[in-house]
Amino acid sequence: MSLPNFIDHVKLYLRAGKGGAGLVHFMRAKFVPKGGPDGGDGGRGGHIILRGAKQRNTLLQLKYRKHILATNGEPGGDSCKTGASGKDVLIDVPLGTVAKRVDDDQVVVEVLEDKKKYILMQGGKGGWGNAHFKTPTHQTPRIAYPGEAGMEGWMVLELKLLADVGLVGLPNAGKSTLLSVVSAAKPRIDSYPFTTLVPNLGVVAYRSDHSFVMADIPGIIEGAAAGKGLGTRFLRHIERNAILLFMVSAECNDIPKSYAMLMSELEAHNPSLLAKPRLLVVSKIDLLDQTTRKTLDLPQGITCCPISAHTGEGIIRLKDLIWEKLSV
Ligand SMILES: Nc1nc2c(ncn2[C@@H]2O[C@H](COP(=O)(O)OP(=O)(O)OP(=O)(O)O)[C@@H](O)[C@H]2O)c(=O)[nH]1
Ligand SMILES: [Mg+2]
Repeated sequence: MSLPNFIDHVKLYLRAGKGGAGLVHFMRAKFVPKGGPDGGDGGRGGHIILRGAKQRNTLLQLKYRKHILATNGEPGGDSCKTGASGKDVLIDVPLGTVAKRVDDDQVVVEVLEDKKKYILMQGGKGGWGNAHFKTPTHQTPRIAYPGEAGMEGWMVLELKLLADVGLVGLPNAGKSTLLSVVSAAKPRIDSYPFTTLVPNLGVVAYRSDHSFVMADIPGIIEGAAAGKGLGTRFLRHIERNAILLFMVSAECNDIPKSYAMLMSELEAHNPSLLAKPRLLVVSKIDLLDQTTRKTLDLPQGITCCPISAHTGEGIIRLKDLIWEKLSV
């Protein structure tokens, strides 16, 4: 299966720069026989910085960069000159990127704002030059400190897309079709299962001056949490969604059963997903005649919204229901 350029997990070895060493030096100038210490401090090592970039939606550019190293700070100079700092490495990543240390699985940084810089690995401080050590009783210090080491280690960067609404359904339920009619997104749509292999995001305009972001993720089948189909790895992209939109096709013989299956796969993946507000969308309602529609067996305890992405039926009500839940 050739996956498009969507990469949501990369492992990298990162090393910030070492601080430059401080200098031991004494002023030498004509007519100043005993110039004092003037060794400057070393420069700071380069940081490794993540920067939020809202136009990006993949970590692809990092897939083949296994090691990222920032440069070291320069040593201090004479005349108390501080060495140049190492060059920072700036890595532009999509909003929703989480950096975790591999050692202990600790989240170090979570990139949420566009253009904001987050220091991931701090460069080492430059060492003091001997000018720093001069005291009234010690006029000729011959010591300077070496620069400190920069932070280094293995990190995993994971992308969790930021969307307000996440679509969860069996393959072929019509998730991508819904996204394509409510937003400008152009996801692939087809009559075979697993048309969608990577998440798609779309901005849904609501009542002229509002909008929300909808994420269409690959279909979930029974056993997905145990690895069937495309598994549940894409469910990580709905972990941050405010609302989950479950989708079951009206053609399905047992809607409550399909809904229960989706719920149990989500629960097996991450039980906290069930705490999110949710709606059940019954798609492709155009395929049913009026009598069958009236006798449709729907699950209890969840707001159900029949829609047809083909005729547009129910779409406005669905947007209203979503907005109502988002505005709570
Ligand atoms: N009649 C009818 N067909 C629909 C409707 N919505 C989607 N379909 C059809 O259902 C099929 C599957 O649609 P997709 O949008 O690709 O389904 P999906 O849920 O994204 O599927 P995966 O990406 O495989 O998980 C396509 O042939 C669509 O044309 C609808 O409202 N009415
Ligand atoms: Mg799809």
